[in-house]
Amino acid sequence: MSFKPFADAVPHAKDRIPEENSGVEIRKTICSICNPLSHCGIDAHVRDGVVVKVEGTKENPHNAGTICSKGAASRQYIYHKDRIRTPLLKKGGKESGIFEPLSWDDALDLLADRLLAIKQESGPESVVFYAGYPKWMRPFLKRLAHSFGSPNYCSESSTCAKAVALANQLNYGTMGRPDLAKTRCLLVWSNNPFYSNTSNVRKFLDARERGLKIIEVGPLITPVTAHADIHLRIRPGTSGALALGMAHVIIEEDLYDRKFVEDWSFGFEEYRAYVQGFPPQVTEGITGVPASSIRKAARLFAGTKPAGILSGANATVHHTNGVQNHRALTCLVGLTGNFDREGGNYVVPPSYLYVSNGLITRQSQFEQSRPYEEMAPRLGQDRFPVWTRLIPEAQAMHLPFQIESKEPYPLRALMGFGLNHRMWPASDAFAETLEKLDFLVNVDLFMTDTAKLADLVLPACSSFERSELKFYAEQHVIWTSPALQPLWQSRPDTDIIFDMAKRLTPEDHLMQRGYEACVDWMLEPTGLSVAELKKYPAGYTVNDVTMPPYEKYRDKGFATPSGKMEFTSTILKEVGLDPLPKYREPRLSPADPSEAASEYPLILTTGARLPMFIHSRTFRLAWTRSLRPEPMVDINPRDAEVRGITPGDRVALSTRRGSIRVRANLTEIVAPGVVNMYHAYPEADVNQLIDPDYLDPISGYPGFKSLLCEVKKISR
Ligand SMILES: Nc1nc2c(c(=O)[nH]1)N[C@H]1C(S)=C(S)[C@@H](COP(=O)(O)OP(=O)(O)OC[C@H]3O[C@@H](n4cnc5c(=O)[nH]c(N)nc54)[C@H](O)[C@@H]3O)O[C@H]1N2
Ligand SMILES: Nc1nc2c(c(=O)[nH]1)N[C@H]1C(S)=C(S)[C@@H](COP(=O)(O)OP(=O)(O)OC[C@H]3O[C@@H](n4cnc5c(=O)[nH]c(N)nc54)[C@H](O)[C@@H]3O)O[C@H]1N2
Ligand SMILES: [Mo]
Repeated sequence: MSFKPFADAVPHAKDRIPEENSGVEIRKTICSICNPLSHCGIDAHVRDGVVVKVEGTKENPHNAGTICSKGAASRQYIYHKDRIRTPLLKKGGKESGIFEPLSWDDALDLLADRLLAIKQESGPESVVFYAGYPKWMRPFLKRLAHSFGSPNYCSESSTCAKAVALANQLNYGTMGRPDLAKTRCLLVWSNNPFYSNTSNVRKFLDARERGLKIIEVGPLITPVTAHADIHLRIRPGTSGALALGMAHVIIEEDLYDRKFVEDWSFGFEEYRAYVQGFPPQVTEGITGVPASSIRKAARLFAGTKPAGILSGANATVHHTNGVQNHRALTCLVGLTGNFDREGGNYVVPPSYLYVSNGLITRQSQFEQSRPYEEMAPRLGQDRFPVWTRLIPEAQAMHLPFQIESKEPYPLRALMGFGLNHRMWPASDAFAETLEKLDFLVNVDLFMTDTAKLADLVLPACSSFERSELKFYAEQHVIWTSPALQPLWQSRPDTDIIFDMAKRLTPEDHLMQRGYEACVDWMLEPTGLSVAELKKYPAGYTVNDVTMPPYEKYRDKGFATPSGKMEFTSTILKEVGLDPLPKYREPRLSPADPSEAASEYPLILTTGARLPMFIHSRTFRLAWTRSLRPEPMVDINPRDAEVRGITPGDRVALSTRRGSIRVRANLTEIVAPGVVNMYHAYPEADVNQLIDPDYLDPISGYPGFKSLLCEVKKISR
């Protein structure tokens, strides 16, 4: 196995704790601080009920003993002083800031009373059920919402990953991921696994050693750049134009897969005519990428077979033109005949919680306990009809608008699991809007600024303190056992959900049977069960998984209205949007003539991942925070120089909407004219600088990555 040499370099825990009677026991768990594709296996070293050390689990094929800076700080995360210790009820009005502890029974009874009363008065749809970035409780929460009768289950997916899925669905009816082990050329379109998906980097580097060609697209210099044959350094927000420009070259030079296009695509002639408008020189003018590099990249990608596109979860869709940008780039997969082919972009249906490994569970049947047709319209349904048609969730970016307008019906209560108001654009305004709800409850590990807005706060425990089902792409499956008892009075999110199901949805018999029974129900088609998995604390590698065949469309066609790959989208046409993957400038664009003499001449991109931070979660941990103690804006030395800014200066980062104070990080990582700022800092929240309606009209995703700003030195 390719991980071996690296894994062997990490001494096994046993080598370091030689004494039999040290009192230290190694308990297997997982770290769920970061994204669900990474979640490393953890050996928690526990003495007297306390975690004294953590290491990566060597026998977990996903991380093979490795661990990142966030996971290494697990003890600081688990035992942090900000952990919520008991259920807390706000006293003395919304703004009092005073909370009093109450018992779990009292808290859940009170919550159930409030939600049932609101359901009685205003209908179940006026209660919103929301999951933030944490994912493990989602199937159960969504089912609770639907069994309660509310269509308004929504999540952080309203800003993450689903818009990429949506663009793929419009083009292909489904999504294919690069077949990394077999591909010969990888077009990495704005994805930086070195920071965002560390446990995948080994596979990436193995492929590179095998001779994989890499073309990177993205405005920043990243660790991927060092491994790339070509880096196309685009202006933020112009991915669509670049993809159309590459298509121009591929079609003009007859490098496309004629047979696939003739047999399996729809709308090619219109697309071909449209890309005529993007010759390399014109594309250079829009994207800033030299025409010669565009030609070179197009030839390398189309001329190497098989090839795949690896795109990130969000960098291409966090724009007001995001979905069309992403459609344009995924068109290149079909155009070059790489869709669902060996070594191309291979379609493996989702297995469990965002991981695909060939196993099939009943997760989606479980979640959708009642069809949408039997419920009220979803939050955001009229505004984002394409989202509503293709994504089985409400669009949470519409929350502030509907809470304020009460149209088409009032939203009165929100039950959040890891609700973080700083995820939204205009986060300051959203915080105020949340206070207009009759009842806000937030379940979190930490007393966050959002939790402080709530009427009721409930303490959740960490992955070390609970049991959960974890699927890995390596066909490894774990049912974790708690490595320690929930700290203080915290509880697993699922305990809270199942206790609420007893109170809110007694007629949902499956939910009444409890957590493990529900997991077993979802696992049924895999032949696995919780009881069986419990026998393998470090996880179980399923050996006989039959992976789906390539080119499945040959039997079934594509799951699009035309049954083909759609260069022109039937669905977009039906709702009156551009059926072609049309390029439009971001709504805030330096190319806009009215911005020419603007006070905000710099392009702002936000939220490019940093290895030690994950959204709002790890700022409070001493180890991770020490790696970048203060909020910093990345600015090119040339832009700094003309502004009289020197390294480490205090600066104001401003847009038309507002201003935050940060330090200047002078770096060539950003090109001249572009600045980059990480999101979610409590003391320097960049989302306050973004208008609430700065959203992509198709997905509803915020344009987090193409804005306009200015940076000024703060004189003392
Ligand atoms: N350490 C850590 N890991 C994480 C996260 C985290 O916060 N911290 N977050 C997790 C989550 S929720 C997600 S969604 C994933 C995201 O994971 P990735 O998709 O890998 O995200 P990034 O590293 O932000 O972005 C990758 C690339 O986007 C490019 N980029 C920046 N701005 C733009 C732009 O305007 N346009 C284009 N086309 N490219 C741009 C950058 O050059 C960078 O190379 O990471 C997950 N993993
Ligand atoms: N400007 C800008 N904004 C962005 C982005 C960007 O790139 N730029 N990225 C967007 C993207 S892709 C994403 S995914 C979102 C991030 O989405 P957020 O939901 O903001 O992410 P987090 O801060 O990781 O998590 C939210 C809360 O969940 C809590 N939590 C952690 N684990 C658990 C658990 O097991 N149970 C419970 N109940 N709570 C838990 C955490 O303590 C935290 O308070 O941000 C989006 N916002
Ligand atoms: Mo995300």
